[in-house]
Amino acid sequence: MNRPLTIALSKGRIYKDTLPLLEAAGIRPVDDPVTSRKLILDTNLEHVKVVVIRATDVPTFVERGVADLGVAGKDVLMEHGGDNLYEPLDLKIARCRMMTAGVVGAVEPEGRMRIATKYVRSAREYYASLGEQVEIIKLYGAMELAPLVGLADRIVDLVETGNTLKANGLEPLKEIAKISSRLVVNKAAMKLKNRQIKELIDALSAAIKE
Ligand code: PRT
Ligand code: MG
Repeated sequence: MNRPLTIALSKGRIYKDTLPLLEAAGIRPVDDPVTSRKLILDTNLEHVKVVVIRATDVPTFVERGVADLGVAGKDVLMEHGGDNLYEPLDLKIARCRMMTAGVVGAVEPEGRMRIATKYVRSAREYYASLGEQVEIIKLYGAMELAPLVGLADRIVDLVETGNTLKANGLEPLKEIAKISSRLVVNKAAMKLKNRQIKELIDALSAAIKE
């Protein structure tokens, strides 16, 4: 028996990079989330659906079982906390690094550094691991601006090519973590739909490119 299976993905690079892996596992969404406004996509398999949501919402959907599986960046999982999810596979897609960055050539300020980031938890844990007392300033975007306007001394952000930092007169400093996207699975679904999910994990696993 094929039980219904729901997979949570986010638009953008995760969707684009997950598609060939799903294809290798025999799953092809019928609609394209870029051109369609649908949030629930049918696939070629009647019992498999894909929901398209914000990247940061994927762990919540999977944890609460409204999606059985999902694909989320390690950055998102680090912020969310992964205790209530299984993380069986590193899909090795959407790779980048979480880094600290600052104005090119800027010296460390005296006293407490101000760190602007949307990765509050990761930044706090990183500086705590160094024994440094810092002030974390939560932003939702355009982190690069913060050191330029004097809002912060450093940022913690994702770096891929480094072009965004460079274009804003910033330089990467320390690597906090290597980031890639992970397959996450709801804990109850792993038991109840074990055969199907295991088959999917095996097929995805065989399709992962180093
Ligand atoms: O839609 P919304 O923007 O809210 O969601 P999102 O930004 O989380 O989605 P998306 O698709 O941009 O990112 C999804 C996931 O891709 C992230 O959670 C990461 O795990 C992963 N990823 C990989 C990246 C990057 N590379 C990346 N370069 N996410 C973001 N960036 C941004 C970065 O924040 C910075 O602004 O790209 C810029 C830096 O790129 P370079 O090449 O200039 O260094
Ligand atoms: Mg984005």
